[in-house]
Amino acid sequence: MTEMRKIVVLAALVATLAGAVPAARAAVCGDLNGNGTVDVADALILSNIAAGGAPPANVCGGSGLTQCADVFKDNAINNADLAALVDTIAGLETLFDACSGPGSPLSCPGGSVTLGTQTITASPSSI
Ligand SMILES: [Ca+2]
Repeated sequence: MTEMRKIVVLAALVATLAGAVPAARAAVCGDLNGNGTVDVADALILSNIAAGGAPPANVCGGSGLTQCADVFKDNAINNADLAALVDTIAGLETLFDACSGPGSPLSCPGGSVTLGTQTITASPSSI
């Protein structure tokens, strides 16, 4: 490859990469790298943050960590968000939709409930 051809290829590569840098935009829940999709790359970033790492400078498309990383919607960024994000990316069923939160508590007016091998007989008012 001639020197001139190398320069042209390098210039084209730089122009392509410059165009690929995402501009700050409204954050999509779970889209930590701000590229418009929610995928394993976002989960890797959230995994690092949940482990105590610093968020990347342009996290959530430049709008800030709290704008897209609270996938569990409990006003904290931690492993619950990571679990919700990974389950969603994997297409697993979850108790509630990621980014929508668990909603209001359900009432359980007494009686008993069997979960696996555990039977719960106390009413919510006696707990
Ligand atoms: Ca993304």
